[in-house]
Amino acid sequence: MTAPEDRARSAFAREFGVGADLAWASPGRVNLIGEHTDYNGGYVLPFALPLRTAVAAGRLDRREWTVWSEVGRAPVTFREADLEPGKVTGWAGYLAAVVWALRDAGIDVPGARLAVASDVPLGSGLSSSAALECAALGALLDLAGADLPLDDWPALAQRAENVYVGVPCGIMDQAASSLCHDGHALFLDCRSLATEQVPFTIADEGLSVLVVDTRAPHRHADGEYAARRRTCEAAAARLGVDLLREVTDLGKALDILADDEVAVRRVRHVVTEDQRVLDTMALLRAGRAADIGGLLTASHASLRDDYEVTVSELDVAVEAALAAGALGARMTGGGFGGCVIALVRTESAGAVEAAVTRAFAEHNFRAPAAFVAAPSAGVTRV
Ligand code: GAF
Repeated sequence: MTAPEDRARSAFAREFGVGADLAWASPGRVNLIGEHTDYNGGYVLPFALPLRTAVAAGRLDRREWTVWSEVGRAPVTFREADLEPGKVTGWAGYLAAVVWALRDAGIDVPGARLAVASDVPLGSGLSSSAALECAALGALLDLAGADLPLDDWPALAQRAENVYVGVPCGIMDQAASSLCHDGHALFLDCRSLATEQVPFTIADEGLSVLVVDTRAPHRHADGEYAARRRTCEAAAARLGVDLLREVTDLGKALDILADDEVAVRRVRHVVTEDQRVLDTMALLRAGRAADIGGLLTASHASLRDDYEVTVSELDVAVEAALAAGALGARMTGGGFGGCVIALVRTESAGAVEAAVTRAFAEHNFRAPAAFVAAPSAGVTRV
């Protein structure tokens, strides 16, 4: 298959009759561990996938933006009057959102034509939205000749999605898409936004991360995600902290919340998940990647039982992977469908994939799709 940047450039030339001035590409991600912690100011540990979204761009001398994508296949034009949160919807809304966020940050974005091509599957929880936002951000900044430090990209892209598109996501996906390095996972403190690039060259140790896309349709994902956020925020307020990250005594916190059984479970997940990220980091820093499996599996159990964001396909995939010898497995991303990751000995990746496929057939689920993911680079000019 042709690289997305080549497809984006060809589509640009075909749709607009001229060559693109430039192109940028940005990756999807999986999250190794640290789920539903970002909006609680906690820790996350994603790595970028080799799958990327590319945006080819050309400058226009009038203030309008005409965008084309492999998804929509018909061009969409928006103008300055459309740069009001929510005005442009669907896939083009993510591009209008980035233009809006840049201009809102005082960056004079010129009119432009953009063509988008992507290898990141949509709706699989691999962060196709952040990949699109960050690739568009790179292309538009480049066209504007503006210099925005890379560290400021995640918050700007997150603001585009939160305010313009109206999705209340945290900052993990945009941070992964822009800041990840090849061969590394990204340890991010979502309160201070401090980062550490953690070498994750597990192939050298005979290990692989198998990504299994359950292809389960996302069910109630948006409403349930927003509800989880609200519960966490209300619990933090009751506990007298700004963010659940600041809870230091879990037992005491759960006593205070004892009359609210849902809040107890949500808080228990968030606080224990933060600790699991720190424990994973300690093992990775000690060169013990093969030992993180138990933490991944414990994360899944907590997301299933306490945070209640798994669905049967995710649980069955994790159980089948573990039964087939995976060292650890968990859902990755927001949940309610999407993907599972399994840490496996490289030679058993095929057997684990086959076991999950068999289990899905037994449950009459759609056949899953699986691939081994190498930690890859973040956003780049292509
Ligand atoms: C989704 C969100 F976009 C992220 O910000 C994060 O909260 C994740 O779900 C759960 O960890 O991917």
